[in-house]
Amino acid sequence: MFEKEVEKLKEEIKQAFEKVKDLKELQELKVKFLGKKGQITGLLKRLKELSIEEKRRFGKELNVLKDKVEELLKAKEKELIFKAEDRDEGLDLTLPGRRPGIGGLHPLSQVIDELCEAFTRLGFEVVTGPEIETEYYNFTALNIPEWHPARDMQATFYLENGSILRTHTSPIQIRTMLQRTPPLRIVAPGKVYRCDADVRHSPMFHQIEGLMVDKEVSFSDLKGVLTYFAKEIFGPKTRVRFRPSYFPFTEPSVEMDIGCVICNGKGCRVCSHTGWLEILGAGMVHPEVFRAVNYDTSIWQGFAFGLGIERIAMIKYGIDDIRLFFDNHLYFLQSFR
Ligand code: FA5
Repeated sequence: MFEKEVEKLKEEIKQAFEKVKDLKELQELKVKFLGKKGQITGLLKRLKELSIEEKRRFGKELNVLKDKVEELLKAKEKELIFKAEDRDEGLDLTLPGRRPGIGGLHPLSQVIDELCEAFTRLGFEVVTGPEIETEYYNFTALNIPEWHPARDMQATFYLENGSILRTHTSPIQIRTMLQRTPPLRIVAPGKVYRCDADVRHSPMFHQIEGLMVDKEVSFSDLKGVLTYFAKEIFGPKTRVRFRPSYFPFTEPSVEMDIGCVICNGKGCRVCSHTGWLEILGAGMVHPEVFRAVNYDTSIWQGFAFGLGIERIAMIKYGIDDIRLFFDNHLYFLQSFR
């Protein structure tokens, strides 16, 4: 009778350890066989009911069985932990794969691309120029002689060798006209530098320059091209207005405003309650500039314009601090993906 129970228990232990799937089940087996109320413990307690000879025989057998269960518990535990680690290391082929982080273009690069594409559709070609410039290309050839107060308007970074960091993209007008013969239509995006810093101004920022030279280019062409650009970038309902302004390299000169995209022209904090946002400077190319590049002013006319990329991006995305573009916070950059 006792012998049968021991044999039955041995078989039960064997099957239980074959089936166990995880550490929780293993713990349950430990309680089931070795716990205070466990099956082996129960049989050991009943030894006292047996004869001396049987006590000796089954006592020994039950203790061997107890040791065996303890060994099995240890071995199985190792095996199950190993399997669980395997899964953690990605060897579980049923788990979904880990995707690599996908980058995206910086919001300013996106705006530059968008602007270049809009002007390319009108036949403008994208060109670039150097960020380290000479005073001649940056100022003198653009009708800003050394004594001219306009030099002070663009607080300039000077290098030890007398070169400067360009203060605007306008020197690319000069470089392009010297290299090519008209007619020409170019846009030139790039970094520019001024000693200037607050929530709307950065010492390094981006501009895009535009220049069109041809026979019979008029102020109407300038207005048409810039109105098209504003509607492409800010939406077809965008209103524009042109105000007289001054740049030494254009005559007449204008500034273009768009109807405030935040308040729809009603007046708000962003547009200083005027209903308008200033977005670019422009004008007809000054004859002195054409003379500097040897273009015959009796044949060729042209218009030029220049705008700040950060300003366009800030209006477009409703950003009120220019420094966000350069702080490289991932949460900010990821919102433009
Ligand atoms: C110019 O730089 C002229 N070269 C533009 C031009 C080109 C006029 C061709 C006529 C013909 P201005 O100094 O206003 O103009 O600068 C143009 C734009 O650059 C400004 O409207 C503003 O949006 C941006 N800007 C100027 N300074 C900063 C700065 N420190 N940080 C960020 N944006 C700036």
